Amino acid sequence: MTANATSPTPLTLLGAGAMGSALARAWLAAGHPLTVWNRTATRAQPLIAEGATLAATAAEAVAANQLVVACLLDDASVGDALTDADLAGRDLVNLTTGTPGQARDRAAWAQTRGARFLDGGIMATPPMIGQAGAGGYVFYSGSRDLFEEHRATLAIPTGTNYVGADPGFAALHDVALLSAMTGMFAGISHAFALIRREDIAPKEFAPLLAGWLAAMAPAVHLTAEQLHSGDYTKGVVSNLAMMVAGNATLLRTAQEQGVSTELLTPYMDLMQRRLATGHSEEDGTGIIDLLLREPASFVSAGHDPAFRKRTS
Ligand code: FVH
Repeated sequence: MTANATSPTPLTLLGAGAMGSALARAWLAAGHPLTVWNRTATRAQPLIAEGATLAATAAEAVAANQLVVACLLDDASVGDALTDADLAGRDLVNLTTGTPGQARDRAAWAQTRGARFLDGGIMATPPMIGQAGAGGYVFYSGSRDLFEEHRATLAIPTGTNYVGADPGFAALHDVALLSAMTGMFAGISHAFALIRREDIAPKEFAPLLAGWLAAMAPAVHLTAEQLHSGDYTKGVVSNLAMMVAGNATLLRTAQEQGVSTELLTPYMDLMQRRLATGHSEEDGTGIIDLLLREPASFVSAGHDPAFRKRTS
């Protein structure tokens, strides 16, 4: 059954962890009949008090509804949970964080068991779920028809962003954003370490740091434009030669402040390598090419004509 104006789609949720519980509450609040299973049943009890139906086993939970959403710790827990479940005729939506490869394998696995499959990558924290305007969303990939069929139900907890038929693409988008975030957090750690021993209030420094990061964030659009055109010197405002020279100041400041440079040097080494091969008029975009270890596999998955041209 799919959602319509009069009867919210009933669904099953596997996983009542922090994220699973937040999702469950959003569906319950919107009037969706919800069957919940959690490996540790006591953890699902608050949801039962709020109107969900508890299933004793994952197999029982899967049997209860056509639409089955999994939000478990990792890909292995999805396999563990669904070992004995009959997935034939079910629509499995996996919101468990995993790799693109795991998502593709899980899609093939679901198909052999007779289920349709969508993978999802959640770009939200539990408090953002069910909060319109919080900015959260889920990347979805896999069958477009399946996504459209369940779109209204899937959009209840947070926003949706369908990124393609390849079931690995949701995880790839998810992990790409999380990886960028990791680099940003590394920079934040280094910046706070630099001021840590000084008479500078972290609370006064924080808005300066946040403002600077926000001001720099639009640089991603220039990188995309350069990748698209294949011209890495296009629109450059701070070139590599200048930035590499400036790195000496960053490293020396860390030394003066008694701060380890271990978060900075891997990136700086790549900048140096790119400069050493004669790319002084670029900015950092050429470093992306240095990171691509197996060009052949990237070419086959690539969708940017400019990228294909550069690597052929
Ligand atoms: N919480 C967050 O901020 C992030 C936001 C972005 C997306 N992630 C991903 O969401 C998945 C679930 O995360 P979670 O926050 O609900 O995680 P936990 O609270 O730790 O709950 C984990 C659930 O997984 C169950 N589980 C663990 N191992 C197994 C297993 N072998 N078989 C069956 N179930 C398993 C666990 O059950 P229990 O420990 O309560 O018995 C919880 O239901 C996750 O992929 C995040 O990366 C969250």
